[in-house]
Amino acid sequence: MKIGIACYPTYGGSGAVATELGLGLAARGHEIHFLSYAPPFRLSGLRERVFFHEVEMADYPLFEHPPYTLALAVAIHQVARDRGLDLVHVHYAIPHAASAWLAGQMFEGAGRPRLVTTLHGTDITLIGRHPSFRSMTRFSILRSDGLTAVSRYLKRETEENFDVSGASIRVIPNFVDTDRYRRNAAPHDRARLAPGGEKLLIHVSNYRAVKRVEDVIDVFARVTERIPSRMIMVGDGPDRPLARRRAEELGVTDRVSFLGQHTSVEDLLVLGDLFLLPSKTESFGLAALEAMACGTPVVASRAGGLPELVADGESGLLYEPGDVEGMAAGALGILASPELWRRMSGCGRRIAETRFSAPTVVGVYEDYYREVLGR
Ligand code: GMT
Repeated sequence: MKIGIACYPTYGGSGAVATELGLGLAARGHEIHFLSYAPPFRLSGLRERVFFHEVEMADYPLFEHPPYTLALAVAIHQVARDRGLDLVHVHYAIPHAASAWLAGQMFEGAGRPRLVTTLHGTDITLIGRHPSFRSMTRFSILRSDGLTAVSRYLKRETEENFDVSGASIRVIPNFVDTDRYRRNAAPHDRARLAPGGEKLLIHVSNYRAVKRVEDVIDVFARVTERIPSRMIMVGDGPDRPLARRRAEELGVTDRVSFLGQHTSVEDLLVLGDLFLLPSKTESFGLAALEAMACGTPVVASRAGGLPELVADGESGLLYEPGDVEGMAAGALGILASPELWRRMSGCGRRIAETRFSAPTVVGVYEDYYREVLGR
């Protein structure tokens, strides 16, 4: 198949999933055309059958906000026409699904590629239902030829909030490359981050309000009072200053490292003794799955789709969002018991391998494309 993939290039789960999926499909012999305003952050090096098309936007003094939605529609139309795409798969509904639908309308005769939209999270739970987008989100859902959600939770949220009874939503979970994400921690790397042999807690996110990054610091401060430990904060985003300030307020700055954005986050996850994800909500929580694949137990919120992947009490512990006391007590319990840690580490790895491995889920998408194309 010849497949176009539109996604955000920035650090975040939807762009990561879109890229890993495209690369997985290319490895299976499909021709993949990524479209975005910059190369997706996990797309590096040259790969056979993989192309990147930068969406060009003309600068014009009248545009205070350049119309990216239209520029993307034009790019999708051109690539679909010139390369004979069978299907365009967009990740995150806004604005990608609307652009791809517009591109489809530009085909006057035959040749319109089918449109598959994957709903990822706040395109449904937050920004997608804001009055300025809501009717367009619903329209995009109804006009997609295929529609997937990354968790049962997100499918339910879509059905309950968008009056889309005509749409059939397939749940296809996110996935992880269990060959790349695996525990093989090099001791010298660990010694650099925890020179005194402290426990290492890790958080990875894009530091938006929904991630509750101050809770990460609150939990860590309680843990480090009892067990010598260090906090590794990976990623960047608007609330990073809040997390820094909280660390100052609680007097733990000397034990918290803000490492910024990393392309190979697996190198850090494998070093972790614990992964913290106290989000207000997560439609899936890809970073938690990647931590589990690396054998790192997860302490997270019992929110959104997280309970669909983190087995509470087995591969980690879940608490109500905001319950920093509970999360800290749970974290201390895991860190203090090598036996419990080993059990949770092994269980997380098994869940990643058996239910969320890249070859399995990429195959599910491949079958779904065939179904949408009627082949
Ligand atoms: O939904 C967002 O705001 C962004 C998106 C992203 O690109 O990181 O995150 C969502 O999609 C990820 C990939 O499917 C999921 O792992 C995240 O849980 C989800 N974020 C939220 O639901 C807050």
